[in-house]
Amino acid sequence: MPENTTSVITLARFLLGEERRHSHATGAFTNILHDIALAAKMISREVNMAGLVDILGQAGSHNVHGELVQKLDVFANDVLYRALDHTGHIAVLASEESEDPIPIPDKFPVGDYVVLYDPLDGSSNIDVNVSIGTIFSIHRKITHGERGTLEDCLQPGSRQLAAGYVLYGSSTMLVYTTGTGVHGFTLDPSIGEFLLSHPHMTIPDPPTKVYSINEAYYNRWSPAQQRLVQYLKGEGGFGSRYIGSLVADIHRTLLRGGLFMYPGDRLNPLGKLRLLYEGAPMAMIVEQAGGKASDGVRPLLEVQPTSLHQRIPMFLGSAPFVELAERFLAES
Ligand code: AHM
Ligand code: MG
Repeated sequence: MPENTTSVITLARFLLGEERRHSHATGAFTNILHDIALAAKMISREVNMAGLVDILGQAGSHNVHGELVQKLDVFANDVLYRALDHTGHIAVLASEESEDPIPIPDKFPVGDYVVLYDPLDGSSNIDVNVSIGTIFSIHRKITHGERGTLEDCLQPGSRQLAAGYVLYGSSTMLVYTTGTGVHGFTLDPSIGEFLLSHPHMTIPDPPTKVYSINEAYYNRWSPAQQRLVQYLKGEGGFGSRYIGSLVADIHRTLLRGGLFMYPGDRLNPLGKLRLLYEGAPMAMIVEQAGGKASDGVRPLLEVQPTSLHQRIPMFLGSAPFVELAERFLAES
């Protein structure tokens, strides 16, 4: 055998290995991650076909099979729901696309877990072939009724059992954590399997000095936020990278290090990104990779949600850079 061969580990095998390390595991949790991965493969297939929409049919029209062609974000939302609703593992679902919690239909059994997801984040990037992603967050049900409620969805990020994202980029990757490190899997489309490609991901130290923010909002920022960015690009010696697609920006930050920011501003005091579907899951991943996540003042994972779609300012990335941002923001 050549010396440099590495084992091929599928996501399914990896999840089983993780499950065996927990003596109380029932397999439900492994199944949920497996179902999300299945949905991700179906979304990935459609995302890869997006450029052919003009040739094969447009949203609202019919495809060659006579089926209605859906917009990709509607399709992704649907696929995730249909992968999770009937399994008997879920108490309630919540999606960035739906105003209220999504109940499990009466005809299906329910379980103990709550899954919140942003089915296709950054979907305005689809038309220009820029990477997009799916984000998910898993909690345990805390109410005592059989079916989950809004209260089960409104838990702080620190109580997440797992969080992850799928990046539909030059390859499709699934990155997740269950609170014992972060692991990344790359989809091999020829065999339809996610293969372990990035075990134990940690933000590099020393990190690359890069900040990531939409600087077009500069005039709307607080003076402290303006001073922070002035410092980073001046004396701080930072470079700048901003894709405008959260999953891609966070993925780069995990692999290279840096500081991702989506602050509040004069028009949008809490910024744009949502606590439950974007902030909390990304914060858990970044912290599990050795980084830090803040809303500018306090750890993002400690923020108690009060509504399903509430927004939150985000400062995520290499710990010293997030601390630097907090110091600047503390000075009014
Ligand atoms: P969406 O949920 O409408 O897709 O918007 C979320 C996206 C994120 O992926 C990204 O970080 C952000 O919007 C970019 O916003 P902006 O264009 O204001 O910089
Ligand atoms: Mg989104």
